[in-house]
Amino acid sequence: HFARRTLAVAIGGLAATTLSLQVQAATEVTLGHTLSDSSHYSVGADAFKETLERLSDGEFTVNEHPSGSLGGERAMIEGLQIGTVDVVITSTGPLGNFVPETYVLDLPFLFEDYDQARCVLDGEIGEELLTKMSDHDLVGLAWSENGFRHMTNSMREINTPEDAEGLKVRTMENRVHQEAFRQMGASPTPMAFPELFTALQQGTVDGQENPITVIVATNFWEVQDHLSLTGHVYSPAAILASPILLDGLSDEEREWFNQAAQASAEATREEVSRLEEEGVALLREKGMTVKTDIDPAPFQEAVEPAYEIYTDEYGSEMLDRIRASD
Ligand code: EAX
Repeated sequence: HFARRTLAVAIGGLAATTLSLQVQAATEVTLGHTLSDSSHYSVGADAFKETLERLSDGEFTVNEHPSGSLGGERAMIEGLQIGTVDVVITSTGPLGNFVPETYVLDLPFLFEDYDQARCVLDGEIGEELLTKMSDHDLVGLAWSENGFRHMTNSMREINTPEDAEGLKVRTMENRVHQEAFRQMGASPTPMAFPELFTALQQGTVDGQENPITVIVATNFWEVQDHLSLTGHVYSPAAILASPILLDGLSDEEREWFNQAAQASAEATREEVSRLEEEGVALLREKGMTVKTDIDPAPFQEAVEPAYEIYTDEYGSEMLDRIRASD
């Protein structure tokens, strides 16, 4: 009798040990983003998953949730703060609402080209901004990329800011962007990305603005006829993590997350570059009219007051440093 009970206890103990090993063996990491599974964000998400799972030798497994299935970017950032989401690839659109220091990156016509933007984000300024995230219950892992944003609409060709007058344009939930479109004479309507396709389809808004990458990945040609390459603002993407997960990790484990984010950013930027080369032809094939020879000067002049919204509140130190970097 005694022997049988001992055996039962021993087996019970063994089962408990196996169970706890299993739990440790598979820490599941929930990764979300708003774009489709064919997008440049998904290319980056795949690279993140591959790198983290390889470096950690299976200690972490990554579950990808594309297409806004975890909500819009603002909702996912909130999810990071409360620990319902672990990693998010997001534009800086709604990020300024959480980390105001990042608003500077959303100023129109700030970056000249991809080289300059990537260089600033990979340098001291980018590092400083990533560090700032931890003052706001977020962990900044790396700067990835969305791309230079352009305008699309279903009404008319846009060549000058006057052509945008009166258009209802969906913007991201970002004060700097809203002000820029107001200055152009458009009527800005902030909205979370997952609602955008339907809003365009139903005519709630006439147009929107996004990089070629996003226009391609979201089949916007189905609901938008005209694309003008205004390139009015560079749109970075941030790879963010939840402090609730990251704070509990060892230095070595955190380093795996950093490296996974680096690999993700690299893969995404490569895909952005590829789509910058091939995207316009593809969109024309799909039936969009694409205006490539837009003069940026009148747009630049029109949106200038948006800078005051930023400098009035945050000064011009960061802005001057970025401008000095080209
Ligand atoms: O980050 O909201 C947007 O227009 C963003 O560019 C998109 O969600 C990708």
